[in-house]
Amino acid sequence: IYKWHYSGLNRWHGAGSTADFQKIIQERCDTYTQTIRPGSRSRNCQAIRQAFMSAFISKDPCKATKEDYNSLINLAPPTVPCGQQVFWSKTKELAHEYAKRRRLMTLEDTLLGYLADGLRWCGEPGSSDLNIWSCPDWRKDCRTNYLSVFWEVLSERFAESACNTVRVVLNGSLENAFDSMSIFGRVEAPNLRPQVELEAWLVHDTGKPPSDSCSGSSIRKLKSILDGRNVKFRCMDNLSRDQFLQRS
Ligand code: N1C
Repeated sequence: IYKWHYSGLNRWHGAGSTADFQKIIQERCDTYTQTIRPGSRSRNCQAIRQAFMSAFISKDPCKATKEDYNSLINLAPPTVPCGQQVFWSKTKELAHEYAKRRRLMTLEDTLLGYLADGLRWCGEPGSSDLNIWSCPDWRKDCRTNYLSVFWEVLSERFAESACNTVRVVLNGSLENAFDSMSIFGRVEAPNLRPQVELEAWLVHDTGKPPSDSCSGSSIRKLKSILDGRNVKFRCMDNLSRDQFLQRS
């Protein structure tokens, strides 16, 4: 029992791979390329599914590298038209609603972000299957797991491609609306190119007072990261969810 627990498929502390992962990837890819963005360059969904699987299948689930995802990302780089990007942190649902209303794009509106959204995956050395029992947890097992590295490298490429004015939706009901350990804080903000302008929107829960503002220490920290890269910054605060969706 001891040995099985620590060497078997159940040894990681995170939930296992999503059931039917391959099938979901293939179906989402077909839907995206045929229905959601039929105008986008025709993409080969079978090749994309295969590149996704090859990135992590049969590999140590704690030894993911950015390079493992190179062929996958090269098949479908997460780039969007200039000035249409929306970043978010702790505001996923709101940011998606905002992007939809304004015809802007979050990472989940690009093919790879759309394919992977909400899914989990990891493999196992010596096996050609996904581990459906458990996958490494970021805190308890390892940071270099395939799920975390995927979002990091995809987010990095998404941020690097930003141009003109882009926006980030932050949660003004948190004490620190900007979290320097989040993917937005660690990966996206530090990879914006010089001359890009970032507009931050601090949005709080309707009916409650905000907990952070543009003059608070977390936003000053964001400003200093951007100053160091010559990224222009504007900040809007004290907006409730409804005000934000209506007037912004
Ligand atoms: O860590 P976060 O948010 O700051 O990451 C959000 C940021 C967005 O701007 C996206 O472009 O990074 C990108 N991104 C995703 O698009 C995404 N979809 C799903 C980052 N993470 C994403 N996920 C998963 O949610 C992933 O597992 C990651 O760890 C969380 C991000 O949660 P967060 O802290 O709210």
